Amino acid sequence: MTNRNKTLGEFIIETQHSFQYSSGELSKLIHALRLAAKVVNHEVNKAGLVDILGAAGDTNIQGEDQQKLDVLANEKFIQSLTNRGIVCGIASEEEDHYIEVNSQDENHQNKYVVLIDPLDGSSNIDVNVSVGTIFSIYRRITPVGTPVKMKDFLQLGRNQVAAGYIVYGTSTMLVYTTGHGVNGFTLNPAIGTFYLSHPKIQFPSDGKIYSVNEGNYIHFPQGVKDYIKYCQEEDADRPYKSRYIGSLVSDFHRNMIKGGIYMYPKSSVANKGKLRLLYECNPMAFLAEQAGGKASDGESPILDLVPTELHERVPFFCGSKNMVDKLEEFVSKYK
Ligand code: P6P
Repeated sequence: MTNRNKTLGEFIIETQHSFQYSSGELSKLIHALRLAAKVVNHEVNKAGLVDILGAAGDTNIQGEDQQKLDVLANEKFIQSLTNRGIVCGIASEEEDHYIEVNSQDENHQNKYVVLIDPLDGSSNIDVNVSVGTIFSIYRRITPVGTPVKMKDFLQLGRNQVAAGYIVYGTSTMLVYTTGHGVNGFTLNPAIGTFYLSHPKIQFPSDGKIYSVNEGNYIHFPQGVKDYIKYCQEEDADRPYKSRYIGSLVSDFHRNMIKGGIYMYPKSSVANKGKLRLLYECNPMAFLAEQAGGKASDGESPILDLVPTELHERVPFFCGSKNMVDKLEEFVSKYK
């Protein structure tokens, strides 16, 4: 047999025994995400060619202009997850409230809730920079047979049963974890198949890349300012490189492979930071920890933060463990 990489489908079959719940359920979840990823990938790749660029004219709950691809991606992921008869509720950055899925589940027998950022970094689309989809999956905690409730979504990040992202970059990759390590699959667009290209991804414990929007430097807390100056100092392993794409998934993906830290601090103009806890920080934190990295709000692990609102924002520092430890050391001086 030729020594070709495993397909995503083969990988799921091979590893579904390790999924703590019914193996078939995991397969359905990942297959739904895989289908939507291929559809969105096709649209993202041709965005420059058809009239799908530019704002859709609406704004989402975050008050951000909704790019048409945001709206399309949101629809595709919701449709694909709804049609599989596995999900009882969906929350999305593009939806003010969560969606109760009962079209296929009138008896409320489905056991999973999915939270998504359908197209993160979408403001980059018009300038041909990578964007991504982020997803976070939980088992419902309210009784099966009853309608899904907000508490099913407001769970600790540590309760996630799966999480991952699709990065629509120079190649399209699906990277996910079910709590047994992180694996990356690259799409062969010619045949629409994802192949295992990055097995057991590990965050290097150290790195030489820091990712932050330095345009906000004057607004950052002093501890963060001091850490950024530390990154820029002349020393044996510094100055570090500054790399910031403006697309969380792309910055995270590069840093997970090469080593580095991504920072979106709180500031005097955004007192909770910008990134959303439930469908950006928690899934990325789950991946980071599963890959041996670290994710914190500057003081506490992201996965231990108790959610109170669907779209709440938190400060976010994520990446190589020793780099996040050092950041926390600087922040702790000003507690
Ligand atoms: P800023 C995209 O809107 C996003 O949520 C992340 O993908 C990205 O890292 C960040 O915001 C960019 O925000 O304020 O630096 O433009």
